[in-house]
Amino acid sequence: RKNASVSCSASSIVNVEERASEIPSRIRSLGQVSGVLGCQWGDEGKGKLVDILAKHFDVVARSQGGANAGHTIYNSEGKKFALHLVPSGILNEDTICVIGNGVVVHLPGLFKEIDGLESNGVSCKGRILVSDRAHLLFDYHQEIDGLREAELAKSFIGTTKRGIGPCYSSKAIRNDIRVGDLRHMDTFPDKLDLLLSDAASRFQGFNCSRDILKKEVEAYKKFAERLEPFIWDTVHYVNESISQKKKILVEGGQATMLDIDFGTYPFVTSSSPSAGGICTGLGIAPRVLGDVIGVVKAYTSRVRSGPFPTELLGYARDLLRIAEQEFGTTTGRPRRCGWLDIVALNWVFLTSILMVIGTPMSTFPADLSDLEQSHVEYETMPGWQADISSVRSYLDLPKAARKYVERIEQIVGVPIHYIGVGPGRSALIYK
Ligand code: 2SA
Ligand code: MG
Repeated sequence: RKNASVSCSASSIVNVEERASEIPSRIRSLGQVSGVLGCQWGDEGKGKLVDILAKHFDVVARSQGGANAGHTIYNSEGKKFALHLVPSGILNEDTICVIGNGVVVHLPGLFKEIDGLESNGVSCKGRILVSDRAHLLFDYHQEIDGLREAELAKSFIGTTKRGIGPCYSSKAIRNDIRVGDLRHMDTFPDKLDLLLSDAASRFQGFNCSRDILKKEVEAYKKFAERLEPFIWDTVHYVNESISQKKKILVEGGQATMLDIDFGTYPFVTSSSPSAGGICTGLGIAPRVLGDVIGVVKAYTSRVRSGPFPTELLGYARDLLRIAEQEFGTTTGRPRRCGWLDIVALNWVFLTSILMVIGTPMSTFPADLSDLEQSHVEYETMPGWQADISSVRSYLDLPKAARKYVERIEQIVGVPIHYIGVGPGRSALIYK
C-alpha cells in the first residue's frame, strides 16, 4: 500500500512506564480504519503496537484466525496478559473490542480469557462484541487438527493444534455452526451431530459417541446463555462506527508469509492475515481502509515446518533464541530463528526480486521447490553490542542500529515509523 509503514521491533527488556505524552501526531493522524499486520511468519510484536495505538482508537477488531494467535501485553503496573482471541485493546478501558466474522471462535478458550481478564479487574461485558457470523471452533476441530498432523507424518505442518485448519475447512465445506446459531439451541444438537458424524466418517481415530455429543450439547447450552450479551451484528456495528467517524484499529494475527494465498503454502495457516483479510473478515469496503502498519522483527523467526531461506542453525540460532526469548506465547514452542529476509519483506510489499538458480524472478515463488533451490545473497552490516532497551530517541541508538534501520527502509522502500526495543508499552522509539 502507498501509505504502508513498518514498525521494526527488536525486543529485549521489560520497561512498562507509561509515556503517553511522547506520542507523536503521526499516531493521531493514522487513518480512520487502520490495521497492524505481521510481515514475516508471526511473532513480530503486533500485540504490543496495537496495545499502544489502541487508546487512540474507539474500536480494536480481529478479522481472521483464532486462538492460534498469541499476543503478550502488559498493563501499566507491568502485569502480563497472554491473549489469544480477545483483541489487545482490552486493557484500554474505553476501547470496544470486536471479534469479527472472519475469526474462528473456541468458546471454552474465549471464556477462559475473559475470566482471566475479569479476575484481574479488566471488565469485558459490553466491551467485547462477537460477530454472529463468526464460526464456532469446537474441541473436536482441535482433535482433528492433531489427527491430520499425525497422518501427514514427516511432512506435518506443525500447526498450533488449535483446530484452525479443520474449522476453516468446515466453514468452506459449509457445514459449520456459527455464533449466531447459538440463538437457536433447538436445532443445535442436530447440526453438531452432522458435524461430528462427518468427522467420524473421515477419521478412524475420532471418537464420536452419543455421550460426547450429549456432553457437548449441554456445555454449549450454558455457553449460549453466557455468550448472548456478547453476540453482535458486528458488520453493522463496524460500518455504523465508521459513519459516526469513530476510529477502528484492526489487529492482525499470524502474518502475510503464513497467509493461505500469499504465504509459503502448504506451510501456512488457513486464514488471510494480509490486508485483504481485513475487508472480508470485518465486512468493510476496501476504500475505507486507511493506513496499514506492517510489523517486522529485526531478524526473522518461524515456528515448525516450512521454508525459511535465511534460517540460522546451531549455536548462533540458540544464542538468538535465548537472548530474545523466542518461544511461542500460545504453545511455548521454540521458534526457528534467522536473519532478516528482505526478499520476503519485499514480497509482502509486492515488489520482490528473487534470484532463483541464477534467474531473476519478479516475485516470491509460489513453488516451494524453486524456493528450496534459491540462493540467498547476504548483505553483512556492522552489529552493535550495547543494550538498547532503554533508548527512547532515534538519535540515541548506536550508529550501527540506525544504519540497519535506514538500510531496510532503503531496500524495502517503505518508511519505518516505530522501533520497538522491548516488550513494555514505553519500549518504543518514534522515528
Ligand atoms: P495453524 O495452527 O493451523 O494456524 O498453523 C499453521 C501454520 O501457521 C503457523 N502459525 C504461527 N506461527 C507463529 N505464530 C503464530 N501465532 C502466535 C502469534 C504464536 C504465539 O501470532 O504470535 O505467540 O504462540 C502462529 N499461528 C499459526 C504454525 O506454526 C504453522 O506453521
Ligand atoms: Mg506471538
